[in-house]
Amino acid sequence: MEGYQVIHEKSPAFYDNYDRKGELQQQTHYCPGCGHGVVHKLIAEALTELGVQDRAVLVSPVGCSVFAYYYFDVGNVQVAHGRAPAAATALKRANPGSIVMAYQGDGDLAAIGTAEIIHAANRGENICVFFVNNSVYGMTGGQMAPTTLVGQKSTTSPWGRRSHNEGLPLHVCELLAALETPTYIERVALSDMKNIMKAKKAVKKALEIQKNGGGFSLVEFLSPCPTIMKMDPVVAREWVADTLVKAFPLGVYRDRKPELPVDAIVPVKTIAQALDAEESTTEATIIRRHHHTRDLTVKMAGFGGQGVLLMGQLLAQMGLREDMEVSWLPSYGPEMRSGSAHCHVTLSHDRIGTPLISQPEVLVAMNELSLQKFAATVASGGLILYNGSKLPEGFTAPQARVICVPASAVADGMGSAKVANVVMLGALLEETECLPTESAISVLEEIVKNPKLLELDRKAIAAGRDYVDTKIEVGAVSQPDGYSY
Ligand SMILES: Cc1ncc(C[n+]2csc(CCOP(=O)(O)OP(=O)(O)O)c2C)c(N)n1
Ligand code: SF4
Repeated sequence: MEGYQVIHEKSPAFYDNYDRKGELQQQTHYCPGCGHGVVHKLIAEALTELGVQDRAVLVSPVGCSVFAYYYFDVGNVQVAHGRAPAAATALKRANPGSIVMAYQGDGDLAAIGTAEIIHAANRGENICVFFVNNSVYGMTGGQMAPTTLVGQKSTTSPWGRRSHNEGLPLHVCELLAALETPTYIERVALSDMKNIMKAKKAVKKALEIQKNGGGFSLVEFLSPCPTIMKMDPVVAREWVADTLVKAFPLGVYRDRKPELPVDAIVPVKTIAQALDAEESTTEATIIRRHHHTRDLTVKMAGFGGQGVLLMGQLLAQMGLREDMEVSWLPSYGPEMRSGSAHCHVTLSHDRIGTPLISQPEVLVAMNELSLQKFAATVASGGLILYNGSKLPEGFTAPQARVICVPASAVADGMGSAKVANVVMLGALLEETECLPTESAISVLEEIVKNPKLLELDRKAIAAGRDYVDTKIEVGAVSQPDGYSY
């Protein structure tokens, strides 16, 4: 604006608009005066100043900051309660060049997540942990946290915390500083501008340490929660300064120079190197990799006992044979037999971001329940293979082609109901042409040791392929081209 100089701008590390309802897109979901907003700002500014936004990953917790991914324009992963340090470990190890931050409240880090934080710190993971200690469980309405002060009332300590009954408050910085491995641990307070500036320096330092491969850092923020404390925001800040700081002394609890950068101590090996296997980077392999193979996402579902998970494993193994990237993600209830079971399989020529498939290109439904449950999730233009001779009455899936393959009946006819899954696999391979038949046979040859069973499986694959080739029946009404629309 003419005549004015803008000196406060939203950090580029935040999205321009937040993924919230229209009128709320410029504001966060935090209560007025909440410390989370301040910590977000400090992290965003530090990411920009260090030029690491493009490779930063934020691991959001369960707690009031569960929606941190609404705001930060970085890689975002939201994890189960207390598990941020474990997820951050995996992210960092898989992508050593990334800058990984675990963001946690005191309930999240110091109660349900006690084990994760201690072990991540003890391993000296090259990650940053930002720990917001507001002395209560904010999100769930103010239960006692491990950091609740002696005498402080909460919904679960209505008479005030008693040391003889609930123990004394847990001092996380002091606890972790007793370990040898961590590099940097500091406690700061969001009580006033001077302390907020100190907090900013601490955030930047922690990120800088990680950037230089320096190891584990944790910054604890003593933070106001005006809503749960039933205080005016200004009073809540004063309470942090006058009361919380007295119980949790501020300061640097660990600041050491690691002898060597973490990345230099642990050489990063490829899986092939670690297994002493040949690297598959020769020209020949690269050419082979793309021969007759196709990227595909598949969901396979049915009853436990129908071999749904095995069918997925076979498909993934076949992809491996062709040097594709593959993933197999199983899911089943506590009761394996007769319960529902499904798995996700991805075949890809590129690295796979997540094994979870929300919109599969292909659904293999081995029973009616799975068909009804998952058909709507199939991507537009996708394919549904249904284990049956006709579709249930009234069933529609307008966005997908639906093919009925009576795999169980075909398998019965071959003398073994058990191979229905392999019949269906044959049908899948024929219809999608995602992998060459030879790889299917060679995987079966390796896995199935019994010659009779192997022969049966070979026949089952062939029967499935043959069925799709010659006898497709689609839906309740057969179409000349075998498809329903
Ligand atoms: C496994 C599991 N247990 C319990 C809960 C309920 N829960 C949600 S948030 C929360 C506490 C969060 O408190 P804190 O980490 O201090 O974060 P704050 O909300 O204060 O920022 C709990 C117990 C849950 N979501 N998942
Ligand atoms: S309840 Fe407390 S911690 Fe949660 S958003 Fe509100 S002020 Fe922040």
